[in-house]
Amino acid sequence: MDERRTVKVSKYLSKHLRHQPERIGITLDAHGWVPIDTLLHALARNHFPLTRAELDQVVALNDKQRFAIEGDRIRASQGHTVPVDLGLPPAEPPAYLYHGTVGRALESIRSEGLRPMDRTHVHLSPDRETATRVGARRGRPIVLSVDAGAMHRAGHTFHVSANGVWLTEAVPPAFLRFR
Ligand code: HQG
Repeated sequence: MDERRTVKVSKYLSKHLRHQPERIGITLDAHGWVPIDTLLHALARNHFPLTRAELDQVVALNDKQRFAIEGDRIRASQGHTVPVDLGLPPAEPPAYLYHGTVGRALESIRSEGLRPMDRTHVHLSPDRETATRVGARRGRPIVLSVDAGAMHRAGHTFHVSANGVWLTEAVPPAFLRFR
């Protein structure tokens, strides 16, 4: 499968495994999983045929390891807007995590902190380079540091997804550094 098709399939899977499963007539279980057979049949019905071998290839080669296969089922590892409980255990974060955003969001972030917006969690990166790429999706990236160690000590819960994205419910402004 060429790079263009791989990206197209990854976007199609993200859309339906994170945001709009009902659009192709599938239902995610409480933890976000769907049987692979069910998914492949739904894709065929929706004029997006994909073989099991192609699916395995997209999952294995995905640049951000966005999908996880466990037995005969698949799910997105993070990024959902539909309510799912990924069942991730609480994890102790590193002292600092990073969030990539853009200038137009700053005023609001300064006053209310980071909010999950449409997603179930705020997404944080383990390093500045990754956060820079996240912010660059929306314009000139600005990277904020999150005092994750202090948040953890203050009782905020963190989880780390199967693909290394740090998740928390919200980041109050006191734990953000704007430089
Ligand atoms: C901003 C991609 C105003 C926030 C990425 C961001 C990531 C606020 C946007 C993953 C705000 C939400 C998630 C506030 C946060 N006021 N704006 N209080 N709090 N924001 O896409 O973190 O390629 O939901 O800065 O790589 O950008 O799809 O979150 O700009 O891992 O796998 O509101 O999505 O991964 O945007 O990205 P998003 P995100 P994939």
